[in-house]
Amino acid sequence: MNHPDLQLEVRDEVAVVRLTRGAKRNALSDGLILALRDTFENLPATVRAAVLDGEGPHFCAGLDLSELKERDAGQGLQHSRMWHAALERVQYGPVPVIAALHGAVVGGGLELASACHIRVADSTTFYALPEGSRGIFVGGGGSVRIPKLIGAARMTDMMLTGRVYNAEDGERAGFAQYLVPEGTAFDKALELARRVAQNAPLTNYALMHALPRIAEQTADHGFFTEALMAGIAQSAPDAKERVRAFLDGKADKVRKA
Ligand code: 1HE
Repeated sequence: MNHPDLQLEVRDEVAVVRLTRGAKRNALSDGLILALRDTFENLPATVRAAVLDGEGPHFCAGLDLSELKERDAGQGLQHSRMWHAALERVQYGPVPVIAALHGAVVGGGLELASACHIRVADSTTFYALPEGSRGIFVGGGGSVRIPKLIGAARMTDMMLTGRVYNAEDGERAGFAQYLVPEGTAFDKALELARRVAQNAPLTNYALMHALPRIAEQTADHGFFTEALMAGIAQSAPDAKERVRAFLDGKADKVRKA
């Protein structure tokens, strides 16, 4: 991957992936979407967690509207599928991804954020789906992922009325798991990524790959998949060492929040 609008920096076990197209509010051109796909597909094997950040005052303004051209139905379908493939690499890539949100998280920017595993938003963050007023529809997986965060009713309202959620209301609605003071989203995301990187790799794998699939299954199938995943995770030497460390008084206790 080598794209002028995307930067990859490896800080020990954490990959920091940054959209660097601040002058255009990190609008996602086709080239940038493909670079995101390639970056998450080819993260160094030493990386255990990633942070996704955007340069400048806004996380991401969504689809690069200057590239929105006349497409026939087939071309439109392929364009959407290209986004799906790229954001699938974010969600189902090798490591958990923590998005550091600030300013505009709109349209395709919200679709990108919703493909991440944890969202940390600072107080300047706002969420919108302007597709509704631009005469288009979501195409980057938003109709699948966003209702899982906030429910289909809220998403319908956002697209029908152009409603914008501010950072506080957005956190309450379920867009972000963390709300932090202005300018601190990246630091908090990095802190969380370092913590996530300490987990047993199979636990992280189970959370990224098994949990969302179990959530889609019937209860009966879900219980069975859970049992398979639990058996595999428990059998890893890493799990045995961690349990032994706790029993020997060498691991942290859970502390009251
Ligand atoms: C852009 C884009 C863009 C900014 N594509 N160039 N997304 C939207 O409908 C959101 C459109 N953007 C905005 O509403 C605003 O730009 C923001 C609220 C994000 C930021 O406002 P502001 O005042 O800080 O910046 P600005 O002056 O509007 O923009 C700065 C520059 O970025 C300007 O270019 P310049 O050459 O005049 O300096 C803007 O044209 C450019 N810019 N956003 C292209 N989105 C898979 S389907 C997904 C479908 C969608 O995502 S639709 C929603 C698209």
